[in-house]
Amino acid sequence: MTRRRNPGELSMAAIKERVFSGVQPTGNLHLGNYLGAIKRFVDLQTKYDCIYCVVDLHAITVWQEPDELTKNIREVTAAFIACGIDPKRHIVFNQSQVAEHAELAWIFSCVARMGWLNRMTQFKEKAGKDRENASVGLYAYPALMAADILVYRATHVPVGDDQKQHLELARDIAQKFNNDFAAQIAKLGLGQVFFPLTEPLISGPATRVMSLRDGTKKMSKSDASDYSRINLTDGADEIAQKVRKARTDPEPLPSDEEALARRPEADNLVGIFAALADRPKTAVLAEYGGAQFARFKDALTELAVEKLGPIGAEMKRLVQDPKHIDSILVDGASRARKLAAETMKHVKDIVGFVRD
Ligand code: AQP
Repeated sequence: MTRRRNPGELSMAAIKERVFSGVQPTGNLHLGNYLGAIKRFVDLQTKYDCIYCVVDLHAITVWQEPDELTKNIREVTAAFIACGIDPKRHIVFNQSQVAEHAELAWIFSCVARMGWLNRMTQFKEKAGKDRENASVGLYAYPALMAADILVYRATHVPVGDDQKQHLELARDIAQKFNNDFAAQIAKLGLGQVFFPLTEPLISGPATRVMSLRDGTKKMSKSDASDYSRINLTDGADEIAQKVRKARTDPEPLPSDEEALARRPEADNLVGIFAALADRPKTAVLAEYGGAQFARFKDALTELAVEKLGPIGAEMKRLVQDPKHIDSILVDGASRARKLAAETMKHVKDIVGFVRD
Protein backbone atom coordinates (compact mmCIF):
# COMPACT_ATOMS: atom_id res chain seq x y z
CA MET A 1 0.00 0.00 0.00
CA THR A 2 1.34 3.44 -0.85
CA ARG A 3 1.59 5.56 2.22
CA ARG A 4 -0.21 8.90 2.11
CA ARG A 5 1.87 11.71 3.51
CA ASN A 6 0.66 12.98 6.80
CA PRO A 7 0.51 16.78 7.08
CA GLY A 8 2.70 17.83 9.97
CA GLU A 9 4.55 14.54 9.68
CA LEU A 10 7.95 15.99 10.42
CA SER A 11 6.84 17.60 13.63
CA MET A 12 5.21 14.32 14.63
CA ALA A 13 8.56 12.57 14.78
CA ALA A 14 8.18 12.25 18.54
CA ILE A 15 4.88 10.35 18.26
CA LYS A 16 5.49 6.59 18.43
CA GLU A 17 3.92 4.46 15.70
CA ARG A 18 1.06 2.53 17.26
CA VAL A 19 -1.99 0.62 16.05
CA PHE A 20 -5.42 0.90 17.68
CA SER A 21 -8.71 -0.68 16.66
CA GLY A 22 -11.92 -1.98 18.20
CA VAL A 23 -14.86 -4.30 17.71
CA GLN A 24 -18.32 -3.84 19.23
CA PRO A 25 -19.63 -6.60 21.49
CA THR A 26 -23.02 -6.71 19.81
CA GLY A 27 -23.22 -10.45 19.05
CA ASN A 28 -22.96 -12.49 15.84
CA LEU A 29 -19.31 -11.82 14.99
CA HIS A 30 -19.09 -12.64 11.30
CA LEU A 31 -16.78 -13.16 8.36
CA GLY A 32 -16.88 -9.41 7.55
CA ASN A 33 -15.60 -8.54 11.04
CA TYR A 34 -12.91 -11.20 10.60
CA LEU A 35 -11.67 -10.35 7.09
CA GLY A 36 -12.20 -6.57 7.31
CA ALA A 37 -10.75 -6.19 10.78
CA ILE A 38 -9.62 -9.00 13.12
CA LYS A 39 -7.52 -10.95 10.59
CA ARG A 40 -5.67 -7.75 9.79
CA PHE A 41 -5.21 -6.94 13.51
CA VAL A 42 -3.35 -10.26 13.74
CA ASP A 43 -1.05 -9.50 10.79
CA LEU A 44 -0.10 -6.05 12.16
CA GLN A 45 1.25 -7.49 15.41
CA THR A 46 4.68 -8.21 13.94
CA LYS A 47 5.23 -4.63 12.79
CA TYR A 48 3.58 -2.42 15.44
CA ASP A 49 2.70 -2.11 19.10
CA CYS A 50 -1.02 -2.84 18.98
CA ILE A 51 -3.98 -2.00 21.19
CA TYR A 52 -7.18 -3.94 20.48
CA CYS A 53 -10.31 -2.93 22.29
CA VAL A 54 -13.74 -4.44 22.86
CA VAL A 55 -15.70 -1.23 22.47
CA ASP A 56 -18.54 -1.79 24.94
CA LEU A 57 -19.28 1.94 25.35
CA HIS A 58 -20.07 2.04 21.63
CA ALA A 59 -22.30 -1.03 21.94
CA ILE A 60 -24.69 0.73 24.36
CA THR A 61 -25.48 3.48 21.85
CA VAL A 62 -28.30 1.07 21.03
CA TRP A 63 -30.06 -1.00 23.73
CA GLN A 64 -28.16 -4.06 24.99
CA GLU A 65 -29.51 -6.62 27.46
CA PRO A 66 -26.98 -6.48 30.34
CA ASP A 67 -26.34 -10.24 30.55
CA GLU A 68 -26.00 -10.48 26.75
CA LEU A 69 -23.56 -7.58 26.76
CA THR A 70 -21.34 -9.29 29.34
CA LYS A 71 -21.42 -12.50 27.30
CA ASN A 72 -20.64 -10.64 24.08
CA ILE A 73 -17.69 -8.76 25.62
CA ARG A 74 -16.17 -12.12 26.54
CA GLU A 75 -17.00 -13.58 23.13
CA VAL A 76 -15.23 -10.78 21.22
CA THR A 77 -12.24 -11.18 23.52
CA ALA A 78 -12.27 -14.92 22.82
CA ALA A 79 -12.41 -14.17 19.07
CA PHE A 80 -9.37 -11.89 19.32
CA ILE A 81 -7.37 -14.60 21.07
CA ALA A 82 -8.67 -17.47 18.92
CA CYS A 83 -7.73 -15.56 15.75
CA GLY A 84 -4.16 -15.13 16.99
CA ILE A 85 -3.88 -11.84 18.87
CA ASP A 86 -1.29 -12.13 21.62
CA PRO A 87 -2.61 -10.31 24.73
CA LYS A 88 0.77 -10.49 26.46
CA ARG A 89 2.82 -8.80 23.75
CA HIS A 90 0.02 -6.40 22.85
CA ILE A 91 -2.94 -4.91 24.73
CA VAL A 92 -6.45 -6.40 24.73
CA PHE A 93 -9.09 -4.81 26.97
CA ASN A 94 -12.66 -3.54 27.11
CA GLN A 95 -13.23 0.16 26.71
CA SER A 96 -15.38 0.82 29.81
CA GLN A 97 -12.47 -0.17 32.08
CA VAL A 98 -10.45 2.85 30.94
CA ALA A 99 -12.39 5.98 31.90
CA GLU A 100 -10.06 8.22 29.88
CA HIS A 101 -11.90 7.21 26.66
CA ALA A 102 -15.10 8.88 27.89
CA GLU A 103 -13.20 11.81 29.36
CA LEU A 104 -11.43 12.65 26.11
CA ALA A 105 -14.65 12.02 24.16
CA TRP A 106 -16.27 14.89 26.07
CA ILE A 107 -13.45 17.26 25.16
CA PHE A 108 -13.70 16.11 21.54
CA SER A 109 -17.47 16.72 21.60
CA CYS A 110 -16.55 20.32 22.28
CA VAL A 111 -14.00 20.35 19.42
CA ALA A 112 -16.15 18.60 16.77
CA ARG A 113 -18.77 20.68 14.97
CA MET A 114 -22.45 19.76 14.62
CA GLY A 115 -22.10 20.10 10.84
CA TRP A 116 -19.41 17.42 10.81
CA LEU A 117 -21.53 14.94 12.74
CA ASN A 118 -24.62 15.74 10.68
CA ARG A 119 -22.82 14.31 7.65
CA MET A 120 -22.14 10.88 9.19
CA THR A 121 -23.91 8.27 7.07
CA GLN A 122 -23.76 5.54 9.71
CA PHE A 123 -25.91 7.63 12.07
CA LYS A 124 -28.42 8.25 9.30
CA GLU A 125 -28.56 4.53 8.47
CA LYS A 126 -28.78 3.32 12.07
CA ALA A 127 -31.20 6.00 13.30
CA GLY A 128 -33.35 5.53 10.20
CA LYS A 129 -36.65 7.39 10.06
CA ASP A 130 -37.04 7.44 13.84
CA ARG A 131 -34.19 9.89 14.37
CA GLU A 132 -35.92 11.73 17.25
CA ASN A 133 -35.82 8.51 19.21
CA ALA A 134 -32.13 7.66 18.59
CA SER A 135 -29.81 8.00 21.59
CA VAL A 136 -27.57 11.05 21.92
CA GLY A 137 -24.72 8.51 22.18
CA LEU A 138 -25.46 7.14 18.70
CA TYR A 139 -25.14 10.66 17.30
CA ALA A 140 -21.95 11.45 19.27
CA TYR A 141 -20.40 8.02 18.53
CA PRO A 142 -17.69 9.38 16.16
CA ALA A 143 -16.34 11.73 18.87
CA LEU A 144 -15.92 8.72 21.17
CA MET A 145 -14.27 6.78 18.35
CA ALA A 146 -11.80 9.64 17.82
CA ALA A 147 -11.07 9.58 21.55
CA ASP A 148 -10.52 5.79 21.51
CA ILE A 149 -7.79 6.23 18.92
CA LEU A 150 -6.24 9.47 20.05
CA VAL A 151 -6.11 8.76 23.78
CA TYR A 152 -3.26 6.43 22.72
CA ARG A 153 -2.09 8.85 20.03
CA ALA A 154 -2.39 5.87 17.67
CA THR A 155 -0.94 6.44 14.22
CA HIS A 156 -2.60 3.56 12.32
CA VAL A 157 -6.12 2.14 12.50
CA PRO A 158 -7.08 -1.06 10.62
CA VAL A 159 -10.83 -1.05 9.89
CA GLY A 160 -13.36 -2.13 7.30
CA ASP A 161 -14.40 0.28 4.58
CA ASP A 162 -17.60 1.27 6.47
CA GLN A 163 -15.50 3.09 9.10
CA LYS A 164 -13.67 5.33 6.63
CA GLN A 165 -15.87 8.36 7.24
CA HIS A 166 -15.50 8.10 11.02
CA LEU A 167 -11.72 7.95 10.64
CA GLU A 168 -11.73 11.05 8.49
CA LEU A 169 -13.66 12.76 11.26
CA ALA A 170 -11.06 11.61 13.81
CA ARG A 171 -8.40 13.27 11.65
CA ASP A 172 -10.49 16.47 11.46
CA ILE A 173 -10.87 16.51 15.25
CA ALA A 174 -7.12 15.94 15.76
CA GLN A 175 -6.30 18.70 13.32
CA LYS A 176 -8.71 21.20 14.87
CA PHE A 177 -7.44 20.42 18.37
CA ASN A 178 -3.83 20.86 17.19
CA ASN A 179 -4.74 24.18 15.53
CA ASP A 180 -6.97 25.57 18.27
CA PHE A 181 -4.36 24.88 20.94
CA ALA A 182 -1.22 25.36 18.82
CA ALA A 183 0.16 28.16 21.01
CA GLN A 184 -0.41 26.20 24.21
CA ILE A 185 1.07 22.99 22.75
CA ALA A 186 4.21 24.92 21.78
CA LYS A 187 4.36 26.73 25.13
CA LEU A 188 4.29 23.40 26.99
CA GLY A 189 7.11 22.09 24.78
CA LEU A 190 4.93 19.32 23.33
CA GLY A 191 6.06 19.81 19.72
CA GLN A 192 4.13 21.40 16.88
CA VAL A 193 1.25 18.94 16.88
CA PHE A 194 -0.04 16.96 19.82
CA PHE A 195 -2.36 14.47 18.13
CA PRO A 196 -1.29 12.49 15.05
CA LEU A 197 -3.45 12.53 11.94
CA THR A 198 -4.18 8.83 12.07
CA GLU A 199 -3.76 6.73 8.93
CA PRO A 200 -6.67 4.39 8.16
CA LEU A 201 -5.46 0.94 7.08
CA ILE A 202 -8.19 -0.20 4.69
CA SER A 203 -6.82 -2.57 2.08
CA GLY A 204 -7.04 -6.07 0.65
CA PRO A 205 -9.73 -7.97 -1.23
CA ALA A 206 -12.35 -7.92 1.56
CA THR A 207 -12.58 -4.42 3.05
CA ARG A 208 -16.36 -4.57 2.61
CA VAL A 209 -17.78 -8.09 2.78
CA MET A 210 -21.34 -8.09 1.50
CA SER A 211 -24.42 -10.02 2.63
CA LEU A 212 -24.66 -13.53 1.16
CA ARG A 213 -28.32 -12.79 0.37
CA ASP A 214 -27.81 -9.40 -1.28
CA GLY A 215 -24.54 -8.33 -2.89
CA THR A 216 -25.39 -4.65 -2.45
CA LYS A 217 -25.79 -4.79 1.36
CA LYS A 218 -22.95 -5.02 3.90
CA MET A 219 -22.66 -8.29 5.83
CA SER A 220 -23.86 -7.22 9.24
CA LYS A 221 -24.37 -8.54 12.77
CA SER A 222 -27.87 -7.11 12.95
CA ASP A 223 -29.24 -8.55 9.67
CA ALA A 224 -32.41 -10.48 10.52
CA SER A 225 -31.38 -13.35 8.23
CA ASP A 226 -28.67 -15.63 9.61
CA TYR A 227 -28.16 -16.81 6.01
CA SER A 228 -26.83 -13.33 5.16
CA ARG A 229 -23.62 -13.96 7.09
CA ILE A 230 -21.14 -16.62 8.16
CA ASN A 231 -20.68 -16.37 11.91
CA LEU A 232 -17.26 -17.10 13.38
CA THR A 233 -18.83 -19.82 15.51
CA ASP A 234 -20.67 -21.56 12.64
CA GLY A 235 -19.83 -25.25 12.21
CA ALA A 236 -18.87 -26.95 8.94
CA ASP A 237 -22.48 -27.85 8.07
CA GLU A 238 -23.77 -24.33 8.64
CA ILE A 239 -20.94 -22.85 6.56
CA ALA A 240 -21.61 -25.31 3.73
CA GLN A 241 -25.34 -24.59 3.77
CA LYS A 242 -24.88 -20.81 3.80
CA VAL A 243 -22.33 -20.85 0.97
CA ARG A 244 -24.55 -23.18 -1.07
CA LYS A 245 -27.54 -20.86 -0.61
CA ALA A 246 -25.51 -17.68 -1.26
CA ARG A 247 -27.09 -15.62 -4.02
CA THR A 248 -25.29 -15.69 -7.37
CA ASP A 249 -26.12 -14.98 -11.00
CA PRO A 250 -26.53 -17.60 -13.76
CA GLU A 251 -23.24 -16.88 -15.61
CA PRO A 252 -20.01 -18.82 -14.93
CA LEU A 253 -17.26 -16.91 -13.11
CA PRO A 254 -15.48 -14.30 -15.24
CA SER A 255 -11.75 -14.37 -15.84
CA ASP A 256 -10.94 -10.71 -15.23
CA GLU A 257 -11.62 -8.16 -12.50
CA GLU A 258 -13.35 -5.71 -14.80
CA ALA A 259 -16.12 -8.17 -15.62
CA LEU A 260 -16.29 -9.20 -11.96
CA ALA A 261 -16.89 -5.62 -10.81
CA ARG A 262 -20.25 -5.59 -12.66
CA ARG A 263 -21.48 -8.65 -10.74
CA PRO A 264 -21.75 -7.81 -7.01
CA GLU A 265 -22.56 -11.29 -5.68
CA ALA A 266 -19.80 -12.97 -7.69
CA ASP A 267 -17.38 -10.21 -6.71
CA ASN A 268 -18.22 -10.74 -3.05
CA LEU A 269 -17.59 -14.50 -3.12
CA VAL A 270 -14.34 -14.09 -5.03
CA GLY A 271 -13.22 -11.38 -2.56
CA ILE A 272 -14.01 -13.67 0.38
CA PHE A 273 -12.10 -16.54 -1.23
CA ALA A 274 -9.11 -14.29 -1.99
CA ALA A 275 -8.96 -12.87 1.54
CA LEU A 276 -9.28 -16.30 3.19
CA ALA A 277 -6.58 -17.73 0.90
CA ASP A 278 -4.31 -14.66 1.22
CA ARG A 279 -4.24 -14.36 -2.57
CA PRO A 280 -5.19 -11.48 -4.87
CA LYS A 281 -8.55 -11.68 -6.65
CA THR A 282 -6.74 -11.97 -10.00
CA ALA A 283 -5.12 -15.23 -8.87
CA VAL A 284 -8.51 -16.64 -7.83
CA LEU A 285 -9.99 -15.65 -11.20
CA ALA A 286 -7.04 -17.21 -13.01
CA GLU A 287 -7.90 -20.51 -11.32
CA TYR A 288 -11.72 -20.38 -11.40
CA GLY A 289 -12.53 -18.12 -14.38
CA GLY A 290 -15.07 -19.95 -16.58
CA ALA A 291 -16.07 -22.35 -13.75
CA GLN A 292 -19.70 -22.79 -12.72
CA PHE A 293 -20.64 -21.48 -9.26
CA ALA A 294 -21.32 -24.98 -7.93
CA ARG A 295 -17.63 -25.91 -8.28
CA PHE A 296 -16.43 -22.57 -6.93
CA LYS A 297 -18.82 -22.75 -3.95
CA ASP A 298 -17.50 -26.23 -3.05
CA ALA A 299 -13.94 -24.88 -3.05
CA LEU A 300 -15.01 -21.82 -1.02
CA THR A 301 -16.78 -24.00 1.55
CA GLU A 302 -13.71 -26.17 1.95
CA LEU A 303 -11.48 -23.15 2.41
CA ALA A 304 -13.86 -21.39 4.84
CA VAL A 305 -14.23 -24.52 6.97
CA GLU A 306 -10.45 -25.00 7.00
CA LYS A 307 -9.80 -21.39 8.10
CA LEU A 308 -12.78 -20.69 10.36
CA GLY A 309 -13.30 -24.13 11.90
CA PRO A 310 -10.34 -23.92 14.31
CA ILE A 311 -11.23 -20.31 15.25
CA GLY A 312 -14.82 -21.18 16.12
CA ALA A 313 -13.72 -24.24 18.11
CA GLU A 314 -11.16 -22.20 20.07
CA MET A 315 -13.69 -19.43 20.77
CA LYS A 316 -16.13 -21.99 22.16
CA ARG A 317 -13.36 -23.44 24.35
CA LEU A 318 -12.23 -20.02 25.63
CA VAL A 319 -15.70 -18.77 26.62
CA GLN A 320 -16.03 -21.79 28.92
CA ASP A 321 -13.57 -20.04 31.23
CA PRO A 322 -14.90 -16.50 31.80
CA LYS A 323 -12.48 -15.90 34.71
CA HIS A 324 -9.51 -16.37 32.40
CA ILE A 325 -11.00 -14.00 29.81
CA ASP A 326 -11.78 -11.40 32.48
CA SER A 327 -8.21 -11.59 33.77
CA ILE A 328 -6.89 -10.85 30.26
CA LEU A 329 -9.18 -7.80 30.06
CA VAL A 330 -8.23 -6.52 33.52
CA ASP A 331 -4.51 -6.87 32.75
CA GLY A 332 -4.93 -5.16 29.36
CA ALA A 333 -6.99 -2.35 30.89
CA SER A 334 -4.36 -1.62 33.53
CA ARG A 335 -1.67 -1.31 30.82
CA ALA A 336 -3.94 0.76 28.56
CA ARG A 337 -4.86 3.07 31.45
CA LYS A 338 -1.22 4.02 32.00
CA LEU A 339 -0.86 5.16 28.38
CA ALA A 340 -4.23 6.92 28.36
CA ALA A 341 -3.54 8.72 31.66
CA GLU A 342 -0.29 10.10 30.25
CA THR A 343 -2.13 11.56 27.25
CA MET A 344 -4.89 13.02 29.45
CA LYS A 345 -2.34 14.73 31.71
CA HIS A 346 -1.04 16.62 28.67
CA VAL A 347 -4.53 17.26 27.28
CA LYS A 348 -5.61 18.83 30.57
CA ASP A 349 -2.55 21.09 30.58
CA ILE A 350 -3.18 22.02 26.94
CA VAL A 351 -6.85 22.85 27.54
CA GLY A 352 -6.02 24.76 30.73
CA PHE A 353 -7.65 22.59 33.39
CA VAL A 354 -6.21 22.59 36.92
CA ARG A 355 -5.01 19.10 37.96
CA ASP A 356 -3.01 17.34 40.67
N1 AQP B 1 -19.17 -6.44 6.19
C1 AQP B 1 -17.98 -6.03 6.61
N2 AQP B 1 -16.90 -6.11 5.80
C2 AQP B 1 -15.66 -5.71 6.21
N3 AQP B 1 -15.45 -5.21 7.45
C3 AQP B 1 -16.50 -5.10 8.30
N4 AQP B 1 -16.62 -4.67 9.56
C4 AQP B 1 -17.90 -4.77 9.95
N5 AQP B 1 -18.65 -5.28 8.98
C5 AQP B 1 -17.81 -5.50 7.93
C6 AQP B 1 -15.49 -4.16 10.34
O1 AQP B 1 -15.43 -4.90 11.54
C7 AQP B 1 -14.91 -4.05 12.56
C8 AQP B 1 -15.78 -4.14 13.76
O2 AQP B 1 -17.09 -3.68 13.46
P1 AQP B 1 -18.01 -3.25 14.64
O3 AQP B 1 -18.32 -4.41 15.47
O4 AQP B 1 -17.37 -2.19 15.43
O5 AQP B 1 -19.28 -2.60 14.08
P2 AQP B 1 -20.10 -2.63 12.77
O6 AQP B 1 -19.33 -2.12 11.62
O7 AQP B 1 -21.31 -1.86 13.08
O8 AQP B 1 -20.46 -4.14 12.58
P3 AQP B 1 -21.75 -4.67 11.91
O9 AQP B 1 -21.59 -6.11 11.77
O10 AQP B 1 -22.06 -3.94 10.67
O11 AQP B 1 -22.87 -4.39 12.98
P4 AQP B 1 -24.29 -3.73 12.80
O12 AQP B 1 -25.13 -4.81 12.28
O13 AQP B 1 -24.67 -3.32 14.18
O14 AQP B 1 -24.15 -2.58 11.85
C9 AQP B 1 -14.84 -2.63 11.98
O15 AQP B 1 -13.49 -2.36 11.61
C10 AQP B 1 -15.71 -2.72 10.75
O16 AQP B 1 -15.28 -1.83 9.74
